[in-house]
Amino acid sequence: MIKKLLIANRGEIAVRIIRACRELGIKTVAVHSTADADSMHVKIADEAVCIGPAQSKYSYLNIPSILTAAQITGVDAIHPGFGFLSENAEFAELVDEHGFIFVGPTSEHIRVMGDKIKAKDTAVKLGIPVVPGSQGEVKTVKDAKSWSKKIGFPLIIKAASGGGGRGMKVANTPEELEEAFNICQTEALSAFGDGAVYMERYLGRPRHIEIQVFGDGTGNALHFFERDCSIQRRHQKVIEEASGPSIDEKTRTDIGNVCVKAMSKMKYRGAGTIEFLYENGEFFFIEMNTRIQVEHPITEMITGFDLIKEQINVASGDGLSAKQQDIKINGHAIECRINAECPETFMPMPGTVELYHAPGGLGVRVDSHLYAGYSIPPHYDSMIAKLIVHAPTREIAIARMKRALKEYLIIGVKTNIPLHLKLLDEPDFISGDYTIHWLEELMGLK
Ligand code: MV4
Repeated sequence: MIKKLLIANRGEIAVRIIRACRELGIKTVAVHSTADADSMHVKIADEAVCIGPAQSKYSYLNIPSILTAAQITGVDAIHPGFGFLSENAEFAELVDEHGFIFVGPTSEHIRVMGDKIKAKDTAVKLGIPVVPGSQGEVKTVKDAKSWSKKIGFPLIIKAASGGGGRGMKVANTPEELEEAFNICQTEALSAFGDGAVYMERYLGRPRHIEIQVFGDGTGNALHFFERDCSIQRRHQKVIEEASGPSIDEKTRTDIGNVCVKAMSKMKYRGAGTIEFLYENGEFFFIEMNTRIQVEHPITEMITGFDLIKEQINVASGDGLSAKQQDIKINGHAIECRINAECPETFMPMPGTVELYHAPGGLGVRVDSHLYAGYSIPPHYDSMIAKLIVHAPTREIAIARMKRALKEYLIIGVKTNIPLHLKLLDEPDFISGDYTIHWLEELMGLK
C-alpha cells in the first residue's frame, strides 16, 4: 500500500498527481528548484523539499537529491510525471534499489523502448505492425545502399537513441542517400552518444495516432482507445483529440486488440502509449512511450477513468480497476495546449501573470498550475495550461472549446490562445481532415 508519495516533477502534472493522491488519501511530497519555491505544486502538497537550483540538471534531474528527499520524508513511492526522469531507466532502477515503488514500468521495459531499434524489434515480435525498413542497425553506407533497394525512396534514416523528432534525415533519391546517412550517424553520435541508426520507408502524409495502454505487470492489459495528435509544430503537439476523427469503429477495435495482446505478452506494467503513423487506413508502429503523457486528460474525459489513479493502483499492486468490456467511448474530447509564447516567433515568453480567470461550465476542464501573481520561471517548458473540453459530439466540442478559449483570461503574459481560436475556425480542422504536416503547411513553414 502507498501511504505517502513523492512527485519528481513540477508544473501542471505535479498538481495533477497531487490531486489524484489527495482523493486516494495518499500524503504527498513536492520537490522543487529554488526557482519554483512559489509554484502551485509546492503550495498544495502536504510537504515540500527544495532539491536544487533553477537549472533542471541540478534539481529535477538530480537523482541523488531526489532520492535523499524521498528518504528524509519517508515516502513509499515516487511518481516521475512526464519529461525529466520519467523515461530514465537508471532512475527507475535506483528508485527500486532504494526500496521505493517507482510509479511506472520496469527499468528493463523503459530501456528497451528507449532504444528505437530494440523497440521496433520488440514490436515485430509482439505482432504490432511496423513501418517496413531495415532489420536492426544499419552500420555502413554499403549496407544503407543495399537496404535502400528493398525499401525504395523516399526513405528516412533515424537514430536509435533519437525520438521526439531528433536525429532523423530523409533521403528522397539514391543520390541523397550517402550524405543523409553519414550526417545522421555523425549527429546521432554527437547528440546522443550513440551512433546507431536504422532505415524506414518514408510515409509522406500520415496522421499521428497513439493508443493508450495499461498493464498490471502480470499479463493483464487494457487499451483506452486512441488519440489523434497530428496537429503539431516542430514536434511540439498543439491540439489533440480523442477519439481520432479518422478512425472507424472496426479499425479502432482491431488496433486496440493488437496493442493489448502485445502488452499482455510482454507483461507490461503501468501506463504506456503506443505511437503509430496512420496512412491510407494502415497503422505503422514508430515508438512506444513508457510514461503518462501530457494529453492523457482527453482519454480520461471520453472513458471516465482517472489514469493517474490507475497508475498508482497498479504500482501499489492492486491491479487494474476495469475489464476491457467496461471501457467505452463517451462523446468527444479536445485539448488545447496553452503556452506562454510570442505569437509571431513562437519563442517562449515567460513573465508574471497579473490577472487570471480560468473558464468553466459544462464539459470544461483546466489542468494548470497558474494563479494570479505567479511568475513563470524562464528555465522550463513554456506550456502553462491545458484546456480540455468534453462534449457529446465533435461539433459541440469544437464550439465549447471556442467559447472556453474566449473566457480564458491570462493577463500579463502572451499566450497562444489567439492561435488556437484561429485553428478551430479552419475548414480542415472542422472537417477533421489533417496530417502531421497540416499546421506547418498552414503557417507557411513548409
Ligand atoms: C516518420 C515519418 C515518416 N515516415 N517515420 C518524427 C518524430 C518521431 N517520433 C518519428 N517521426 C516521424 N517518423 C517514417 N517512416 C514522419 C515523422 C514525423 C512526425 C511524426 C509524428 C508526429 C509529427 C511528425 C512530424 C514530422 C515528422
